[in-house]
Amino acid sequence: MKSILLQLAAALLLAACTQAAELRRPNILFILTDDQSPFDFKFYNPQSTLDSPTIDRLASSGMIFDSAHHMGSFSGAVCTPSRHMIMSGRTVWHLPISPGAEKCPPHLEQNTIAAVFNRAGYATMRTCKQGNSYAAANKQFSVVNEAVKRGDTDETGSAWHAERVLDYLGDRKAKKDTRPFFINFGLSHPHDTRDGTPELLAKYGAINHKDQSAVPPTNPKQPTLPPNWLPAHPFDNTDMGVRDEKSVSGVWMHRDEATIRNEIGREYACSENIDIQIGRVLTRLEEMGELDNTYIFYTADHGIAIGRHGLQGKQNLYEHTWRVPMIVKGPGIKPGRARGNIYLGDLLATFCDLTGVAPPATNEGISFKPVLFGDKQTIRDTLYGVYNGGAKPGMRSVKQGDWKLIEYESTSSGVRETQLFNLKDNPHELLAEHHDAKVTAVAGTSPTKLQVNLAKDPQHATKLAEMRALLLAEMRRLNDPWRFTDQPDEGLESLKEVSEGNAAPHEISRRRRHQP
Ligand SMILES: [Ca+2]
Repeated sequence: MKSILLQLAAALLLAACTQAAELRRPNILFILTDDQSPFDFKFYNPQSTLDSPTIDRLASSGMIFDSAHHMGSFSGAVCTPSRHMIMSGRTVWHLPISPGAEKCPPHLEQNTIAAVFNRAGYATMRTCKQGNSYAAANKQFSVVNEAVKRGDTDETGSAWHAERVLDYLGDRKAKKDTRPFFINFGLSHPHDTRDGTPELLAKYGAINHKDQSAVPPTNPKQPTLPPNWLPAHPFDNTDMGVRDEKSVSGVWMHRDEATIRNEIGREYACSENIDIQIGRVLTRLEEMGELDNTYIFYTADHGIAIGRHGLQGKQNLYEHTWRVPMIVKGPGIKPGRARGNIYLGDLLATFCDLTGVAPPATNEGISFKPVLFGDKQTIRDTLYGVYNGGAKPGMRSVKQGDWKLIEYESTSSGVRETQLFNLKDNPHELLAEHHDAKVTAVAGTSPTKLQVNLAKDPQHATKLAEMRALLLAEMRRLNDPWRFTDQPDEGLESLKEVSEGNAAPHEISRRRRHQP
């Protein structure tokens, strides 16, 4: 009898310990916005007039990343590969939709965020925009609410996504669900159409401009032009005809001061609304006693140009677009700034590391937990970026330390351009065109002599050669299926296919897979 009682006591103790351990497992709130430049925020750009008190508080009480990037895209729909990389932790040429798709194992969705966290005993929930994403991975969340919400009311805008999270948290409380949660709180904004609410538009002096034949009114409350604004991009960047460069409602092909200031005002109105919605969710988590046990990640799928360098869209590799905002706050993370490099594709590994969940074998990301906990300055010396949704081979970038190289080539039009920047001296990647008196007069800027493209400067020839070698090494390492014509021809099939015509990436992918 005594031994039965002892066994019962031991079993009860074990159950209590298991439950306590379960309670201690941290939650994750992963906030993902759509098309948001890091330079919109004051903590990246002190000149910004965006009022985002909740996100600013997350930034000041968490870790801010100064060099968080997405790896790029082989399609004009940059969101889609970016979201595949986020969900799977895989590199850009190793995705199920990549031109290198044969390098991706089958059923990858079974090794994406929600599937991994479901298996680890987490409750998983997602709200986000619908489309241009990774549908098979998104379906893995136990609770899914998807809709494109880019309107100017609570029902049609960002409040809808917050309501889905609040409903879910209410339901969790009602059901006394004590499992740790992984919530993917996605927003459809500030992606165009940037229809802000009337109050927030008024605050930023903007209107929901709909008349392509007219210029919107200027207003002193509008944000000023960004320091790297140009009236046009100086050369064909290999995809000037993409939808974002000509068809975005409110901008179209206009790059004049009034249009761009109005559109950035609209972007700020949408971003402040996102800030308000995040505030509502954080307040509820605090009321529920969950906030202190939750890691909060704030980021975007990629940045956006809106007038910078004369561009409007996300189909380029300048910092405003290649970079993303990234803040992480949570237990054990001291407030600070991480200057080192990370990719969005490192998120899955980091989520796993923070929660003690084993990352899937298919993951290629690196956990940046050591940076979050102050044990390391950086996890990556070098970053590689691609955009080739237009002509091929398209654009490539490589970044190491203060130096950044961007290469452009179209084998169909003959475009071949190179840019070399020292980001410490020239953080906004200013070009000779930014020194034009007509530009500086409108933008109110006074660039220094060093703030130009250094690629043709003989003083930097060694650095240029070094960065080009680094780019080639990264292209090889990551299985980039293209090469520039002045790089070694390594017998890649895609090069031959390109010379046959400018095939769309999905066609190349299909043709390659069907070859014996
Ligand atoms: Ca996007």
